[in-house]
Amino acid sequence: MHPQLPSHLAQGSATDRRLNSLLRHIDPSIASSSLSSMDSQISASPTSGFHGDSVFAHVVQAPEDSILGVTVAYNKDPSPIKLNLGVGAYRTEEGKPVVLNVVRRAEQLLVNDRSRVKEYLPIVGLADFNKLSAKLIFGADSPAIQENRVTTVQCLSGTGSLRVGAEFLGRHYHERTIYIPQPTWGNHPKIFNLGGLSVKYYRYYDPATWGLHFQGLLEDLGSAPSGAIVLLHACAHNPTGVDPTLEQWGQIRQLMRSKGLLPFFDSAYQANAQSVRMFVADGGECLVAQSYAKNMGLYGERVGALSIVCKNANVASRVESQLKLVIRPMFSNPPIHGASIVATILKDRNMYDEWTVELKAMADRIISMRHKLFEALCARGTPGDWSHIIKQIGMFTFTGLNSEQVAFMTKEYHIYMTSDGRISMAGLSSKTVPHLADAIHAAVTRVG
Ligand code: PLA
Repeated sequence: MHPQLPSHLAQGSATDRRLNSLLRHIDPSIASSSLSSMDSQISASPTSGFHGDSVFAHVVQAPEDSILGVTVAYNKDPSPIKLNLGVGAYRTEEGKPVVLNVVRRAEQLLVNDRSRVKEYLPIVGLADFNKLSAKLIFGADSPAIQENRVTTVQCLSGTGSLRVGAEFLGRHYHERTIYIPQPTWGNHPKIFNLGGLSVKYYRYYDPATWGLHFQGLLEDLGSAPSGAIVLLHACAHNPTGVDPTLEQWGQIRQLMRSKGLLPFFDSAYQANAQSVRMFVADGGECLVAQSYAKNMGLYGERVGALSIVCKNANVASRVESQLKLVIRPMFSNPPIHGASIVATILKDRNMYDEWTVELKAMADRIISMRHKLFEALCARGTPGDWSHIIKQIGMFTFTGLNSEQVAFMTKEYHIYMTSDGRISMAGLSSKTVPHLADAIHAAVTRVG
């Protein structure tokens, strides 16, 4: 009799027999009398780890994420004047997060519709959402859509769309090198490495001019191996806020197509999609990762889409079948709620219009913050030319402050931002501009 089993089990009771038969069902190798011997295998021994050191004792503390870690540090700071300009998340003039009115309306409609259920979506996600997302980025009259040569799959926001695209390319594309801009969003190299691609950089930003390093970009892409993948920010480049002009986009397109380089667009801040449409219009192939985090304020709902534009409908359908094989073991199928919100808004003319009005209000507030910060620095006579603050576009200003100056601003002024000197203009308000301007002034004049 086993000392650790209750006597009725150890004596071969009905319960014991049922457990034994269940175990045999799970693992046929288990003999009928094995319950008590099994028990001795799973009971604690001095070396089994239950009482000794953790089996994970060797695991080292990982550093915080360079962007999301800023919020972690911010949350720990008890100072009442603290300001989080790290993550690119929109805040109101009162410094509060917002849910768009049109999103609230769509959610209300969804909640009130009793016919809606919580079943699994297909592996590729919500069909309506996918169609509407493709229409939004490529245009309703896009020949690529009409010719059925675009496949769109719903993924977990922009990050998940990039990740699925990376893994698809790693499995099915002949060239394993992806060129990403220098600098770029910090998560890009990690995502593409995980997809099995090797990452190289192309020159993008020139600190001397605060602008695009166009010559360097053309040279680096010009010497890339033919067929290499190239990551392009569709608009509002993160972190620099510097985009090519339309004419420069045209030249980039020509160069890339002439060398057979494969464009992979990251459209995380979609406002206009001219760059993407220019590449699709020439009939060539490309990938596009879309996010609704910023443009609909759906950050935590994780809504996004990956589209792959192919040469013909046949290829597109085979590509989709393989995307399903990437998605199924990764997250099986995507969540239903956020995609339903987006589909509700995009398919209703009124709601669509309401969305664009709210989107414009967010963009306008960010632009007005650029002007206020610029004026505040001019008023303080802060050394240097700060006109890049009003020239850059999107959510971020790439200030040019170095990591020591950033550390100083965090320590002395409780201003939280990424160490590369990027600030999220969307986190700023009229009330906090003077505090930020004081901090920048002090950093520039006191820290080298
Ligand atoms: N691509 C770029 C260029 C981004 O800047 C971001 C988000 C994403 C993709 C991913 O967004 P999503 O997965 O939430 O859709 N960048 C943020 C947040 C806003 C972050 O780092 O996760 C940033 O502060 O840079």
